[in-house]
Amino acid sequence: MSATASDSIMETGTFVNCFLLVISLVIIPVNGGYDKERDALLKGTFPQDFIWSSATAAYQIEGAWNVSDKGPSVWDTLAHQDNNRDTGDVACDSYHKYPADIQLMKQMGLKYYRFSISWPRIFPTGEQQDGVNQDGVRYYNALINELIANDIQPMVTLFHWDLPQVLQDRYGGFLNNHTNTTVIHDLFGDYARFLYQNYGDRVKYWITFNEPWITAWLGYGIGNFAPQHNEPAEGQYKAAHNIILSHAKAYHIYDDEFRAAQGGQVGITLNCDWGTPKTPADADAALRYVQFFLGWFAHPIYKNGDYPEVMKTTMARKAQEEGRTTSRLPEFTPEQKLSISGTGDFFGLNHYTTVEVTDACCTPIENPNYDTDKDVGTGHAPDWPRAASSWLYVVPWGIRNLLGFIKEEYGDPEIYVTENGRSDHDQDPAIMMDMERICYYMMYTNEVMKASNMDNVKVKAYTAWSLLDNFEWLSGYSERFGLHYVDFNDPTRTRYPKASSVFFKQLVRNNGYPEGSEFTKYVENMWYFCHNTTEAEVNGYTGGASQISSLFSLFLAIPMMIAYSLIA
Ligand code: GBH
Repeated sequence: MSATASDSIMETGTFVNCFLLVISLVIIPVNGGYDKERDALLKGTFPQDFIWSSATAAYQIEGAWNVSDKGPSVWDTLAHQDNNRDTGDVACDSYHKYPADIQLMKQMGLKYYRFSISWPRIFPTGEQQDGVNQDGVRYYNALINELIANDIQPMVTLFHWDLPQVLQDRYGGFLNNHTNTTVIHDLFGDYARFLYQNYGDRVKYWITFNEPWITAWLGYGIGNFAPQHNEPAEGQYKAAHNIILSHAKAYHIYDDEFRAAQGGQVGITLNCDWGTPKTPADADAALRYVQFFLGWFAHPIYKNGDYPEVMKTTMARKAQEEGRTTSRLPEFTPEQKLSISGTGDFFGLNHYTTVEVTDACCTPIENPNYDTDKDVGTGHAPDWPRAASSWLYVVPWGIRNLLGFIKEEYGDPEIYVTENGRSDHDQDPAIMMDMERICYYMMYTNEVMKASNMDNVKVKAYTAWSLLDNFEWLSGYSERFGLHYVDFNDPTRTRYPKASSVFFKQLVRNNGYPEGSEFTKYVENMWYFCHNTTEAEVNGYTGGASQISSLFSLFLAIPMMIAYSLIA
């Protein structure tokens, strides 16, 4: 599936097409979506102690899927279902190549790294009493020590989707009965305690779960992600309930047993697409969309221990319509509410894209599921550019709106953006001059800076997804999110910096877009090009200086053409 340089032969026709494409990008104004006020470049810097980071996840990069006593995870099972799938068996081989990864971070001047620990690499069955994989424990010790030796602080995710398969088989994983004898909370708690005990002297940032929305809905609702449990009426609500309680358990274990000695922070990372109303009449629907998405987890954890009001009332009405005696949305007991509320020292946010929301209120339901429960329709504005992933539309201002929503809704928490990034296709020749990723990071980080400096949102961290091209779940190696290219046909998995890694390095060094710096001048020249428009269109100028951005685009186009002609 991956591109190799050796067989990259471009035919004349393709070359001509590329030529025309590049020329058309330069001279044809693509859209009128640019808003002069909303989309203007903000100059300035982030707060002094701002955290710049990049992220990966265990199953997506480590490989070494069965070394030593590592147990299988639900993703090993899914990937091995048939022979035609890409797997994480080797991935980026970071289990062996982590020192190389750390050198890439050092090259970029990054002082933080977000990675995840594989639960079945620590406890092969998921349960400590069944045995500990000492090689696994040693691996993360070595990784953490090497990071610290290079002046890079670890931010560790406990769970990035790779549940031990045995826990799925024994207990139903996160579907484990949440009304009686729930063991999954305690097992997650034991796992968390073991990690705090072994690594907490050096790890000061802990993220319990990465994107529980994905595990709940894709894993246990529609069931396209592991463990592929298909129960879209209720599976996601049960799983989410258990994940929230497991998170609270892990938080309190840190609070009670480790915080005084270790002095770190514990939070959770939630994902949310911003929902923007298609028309003013869709405003409530857009809010409902965000409450069902982010609020589902954030409201209990960061607000009052319970689900959002609109979710509870909507689901109660659905129960009536469906002739059920109880809501498909479970209830927390009063004690549980108390123990859930306030269990985040920071608010971890993964954000990539925005959807346009329409009200689809109250349509009758035969097969109820989480998607129809929201009573909304979703779509995308015609002028939103797209990335390689089918779901990823580039809408930079969405992140500023979402950050503002979090500030208002959850009592102005400290927010760590723990993922944001853009995918390219795996294609031949490889995309090393990844201008569109540079534009994405430029536009999105500038919107984050607006949230911080203009809207007073307490954004403390920004994390690029991802340090490396890696195993993109169901898309395998066909979508590349990396700041560094990985050749998956090369047994040594050599890493190559893409242009975006150089851009990101400059961004980190400048801590934003300071007035007068060379970097900011470069960004100013790129700004309209990145927004698919021209200065003339935006400001109504003709001639002279207005042509700078188009000219600049030409300067980009020329080296690209030379590169193409060399290959051809
Ligand atoms: C993050 O999820 C993940 O944390 C990370 O591991 C991942 O590599 C990265 O983003 C890029 O995807 O169309 O049904 O297949 C972001 C949330 C999860 C949104 C998967 C899109 C596809 C659903 N994404 N989802 S589906």
